[in-house]
Formats: sequence, structure tokens, C-alpha cells
Amino acid sequence: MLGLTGAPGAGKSTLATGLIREWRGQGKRVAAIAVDPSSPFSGGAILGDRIRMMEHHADEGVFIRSMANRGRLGGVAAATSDMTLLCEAAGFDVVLVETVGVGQAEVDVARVVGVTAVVVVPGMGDAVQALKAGILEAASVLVVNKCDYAGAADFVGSLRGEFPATPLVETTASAGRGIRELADVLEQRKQEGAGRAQLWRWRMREMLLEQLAEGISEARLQEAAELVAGGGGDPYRIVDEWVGSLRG
Ligand SMILES: Nc1nc2c(ncn2[C@@H]2O[C@H](COP(=O)(O)OP(=O)(O)OP(=O)(O)O)[C@@H](O)[C@H]2O)c(=O)[nH]1
Ligand SMILES: [Mg+2]
Repeated sequence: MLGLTGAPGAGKSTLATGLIREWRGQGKRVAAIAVDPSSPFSGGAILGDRIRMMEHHADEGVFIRSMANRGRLGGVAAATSDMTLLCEAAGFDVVLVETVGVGQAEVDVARVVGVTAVVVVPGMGDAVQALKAGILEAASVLVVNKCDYAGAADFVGSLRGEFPATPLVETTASAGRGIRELADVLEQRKQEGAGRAQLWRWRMREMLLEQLAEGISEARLQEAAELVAGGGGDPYRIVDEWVGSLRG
């Protein structure tokens, strides 16, 4: 599973379209999932992605879906994890997950997918700050897209200086440049098994948490909420009673 993350408009969907074309050329079946953690109502963006990836819509070797936030941050990662597992079980050779932004939700999604490409654009100083602040910890590959922009070479040079240990690929997705190299580097990272054990632990942790939350009946939850809201109960004590054996 591969993740593609980066700021709005960085060119993730254009890169995804190019990568899908490349993988299809190699005879691979591809699932592409676009996740939008920031906005639960991003009908526009979802529609945009669908239209942009239209060249693949009639290809039965390609599965494209969009997913919105399910109301909580961890939910994106958990739902994405389920979806990627399903796609793998269904026999897709590559599962690509596109997320917008460089925040915590993207880091979570990156943990789920294992190998992540972070897409940045020349001149995006903010993104570089975000990279320094931690997202690169989860990143396997840096992609500088829009290398047709002025100042691209300088930007690439400074990034290589900042992150000497991270593979960096230069692309101009709109012209199809650098796509094959990116596909090769992603494949290589995948082969290296980057983040496999970590990925598995994360999935299991999410699953356990979900099961734990589902173990409490709606009636009990409602009863306790009314008690606490009415001033007749201490929420900490109630939770302590429920999960007492798990303390410490
Ligand atoms: N000049 C230039 N434009 C590009 C390049 N790659 C993509 N674009 C353009 O950038 C715009 C945004 O591209 P998208 O692929 O939709 O970007 P995105 O990161 O998926 O955007 P969101 O999903 O909205 O966050 C489109 O108009 C693309 O045609 C590139 O290499 N050079
Ligand atoms: Mg997009």
C-alpha cells in the first residue's frame, strides 16, 4: 500500500493518474482511494478527483473511490485501513491512498499505508516547515512536483540538504515527467518492507480500540450521560468502573 500526501493543489491526483497509467502498463491492478480528512462535505473535491481520473474509469483493472472523514480523526485511519485491507483481499496489486494536507491525520494515514510519498511544490516554504515538524518521520519518499516552476532546482537542492537520508524524486506530473522514476522508487521502498511491523501494530491497535468502544452498550452510555449531565455522577469514576481492570 502506498500513500500520497501533500498540500491542496500540489498535484497529488495528477501524479496518481500518471502512476496508475504506469502500473497499468505493467499489467498491475490498481485501487486508488482519495481521503479528505479536513472536510466531511468535500463534494467538489471528490467530484474533481473523479473527473481528473476519468481516463481510467472504464478500465476494470482500476478501482477509484473517495472517502470523507467519519467525524473523528482516528476514524480516517481506521476506515482507510479497512478499505485498503479489502482492496488487498480483492487482489489489487497496488493500493494507493491520496490524502490532503500535512497534519496529524495524514501522519495517521501514512502509518496505515506503510510507504508514503510526500508531495511538495517549489516555493512552498510552509510545507517544508511542516516536514521538519514531523511528517517526514512517516515519509518514505519526497516528491517535488511542478518542477517546471522557476526556482525548482534551488528548491530541490535545499530539500536534499535538509533531508539527505530521504529519497527525492523530481516530477512534472502535468507533463508526465518523473512518473516512471517515482513508480520505481516507490516499488523499491515497498520491497524494502518499510514500516511493515509498525503498520501491523497500528492496525491492531486501531482494531482493539474500536472493539473496546463498541463493547459499551448504547443504553449504558445514554444512562451514564444523563446521570453526569444531571449532576448525579462523576464521569471519571464511571469510566473507571467500566475499564477498571485495564488501569495501569
Ligand atoms: N505547472 C504544473 N501544474 C501541475 C503539475 N502537476 C499538476 N498540476 C496542476 O495543478 C493543479 C492541481 O493538481 P491536482 O492533481 O488536482 O492536485 P491535488 O494535490 O490532487 O489537489 P487536491 O486534491 O485538491 O488537494 C491542476 O490544475 C494540475 O493540472 C505540474 O507538474 N506542473
Ligand atoms: Mg487531489
